[in-house]
Amino acid sequence: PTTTKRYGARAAAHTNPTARRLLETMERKKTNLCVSVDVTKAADVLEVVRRVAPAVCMVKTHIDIIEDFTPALTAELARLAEEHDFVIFEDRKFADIGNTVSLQYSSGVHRIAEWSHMTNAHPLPGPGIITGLGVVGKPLGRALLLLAEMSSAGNLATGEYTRTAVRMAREAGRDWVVGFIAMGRVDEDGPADEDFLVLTPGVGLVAKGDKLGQQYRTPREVVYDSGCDVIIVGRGIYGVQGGAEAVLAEAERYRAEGWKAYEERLNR
Ligand code: 5BU
Repeated sequence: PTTTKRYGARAAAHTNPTARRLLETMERKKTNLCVSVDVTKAADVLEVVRRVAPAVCMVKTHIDIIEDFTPALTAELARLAEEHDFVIFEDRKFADIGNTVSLQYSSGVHRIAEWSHMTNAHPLPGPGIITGLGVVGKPLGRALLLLAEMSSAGNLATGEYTRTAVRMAREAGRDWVVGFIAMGRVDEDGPADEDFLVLTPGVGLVAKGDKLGQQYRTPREVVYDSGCDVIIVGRGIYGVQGGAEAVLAEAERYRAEGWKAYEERLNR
C-alpha cells in the first residue's frame, strides 16, 4: 500500500514526529538517500556530512567507531541536521534486555538519545527491548526501527524471525516503532492504512559486495523492484576516489537514481 503513495502524503498522515519530519524532508529535497558516514575521525565525519548534505534526507552514524569522540561532534551534527534539513540515524543495533538498552541509549559517553532522531534494535531479546528504549526515546519524539532483515550473507534474520519482527512492531505501535531495516516490503500483509518505513542498506552502483559478506543491490532494485523507502549508502559514496568534490557528485548520482526509481514506482 505505501509503495503507491507519495512521501509527502505519508508524512501528513504519520503520528510519529521523526517519521513525519523524515518523509517531509524526502519530499522537499527530492531525496530518499541516507549516507552512512563510517569514518573514524570526527573531522572526517563532519567533512563528509557537509559535502553530502544537499543530497540526503538522512545521515547514518556509528558513533562508537570515532577515535576522537567528544560531545562537540554530536552537537555539531545536530546543528548541521537543522541547517541542512536531514535526520540523524545512529545505527546502534541495540540487542540487550530493556533495562540495559535504556541505559545504553540515554547514558554512557555517547548519550545517543540526546542527538540521534532515530535508532534501531534487534528484535532478538523480545518486546522488552522496544519498551526499554521507548521509556527514553518516546518523550523526546524519537523513532525506532527494528532489524527485520540484514544485507549480509548468511544472516539469521529470515522467515519466521522476520515475520515476528513485523508483528512486534505492530504490537508496539507506529508512534514509536516507525519501520524496519529490511531488504524489501516485509509489511506487505498489513492493512491499507498502515505505514511503516523500510530503510535498506547494502546499496551500491559499482561493487557487488565486499570481502566480509556485504551484498550490494542497485538503488533501482531496492526502490523500484523491492519497494523500499530509503537507500543507505556508505563506501559507495564516502569512499569514492577524487576527493571532496567527487563525494558530493557521487551522492548526487545516488540521489538521482533513487528518486527516479521512486517516481517510476508511483507511476507503475
Ligand atoms: P556500505 O559501506 O554501504 O557497505 O555500508 C553499509 C552500512 O550499513 C554500514 O554502516 C553497516 O553497518 C550498515 N548495515 C548494513 O550494511 N547491513 C545491514 O543489514 C545493517 C546495517 Br542492519
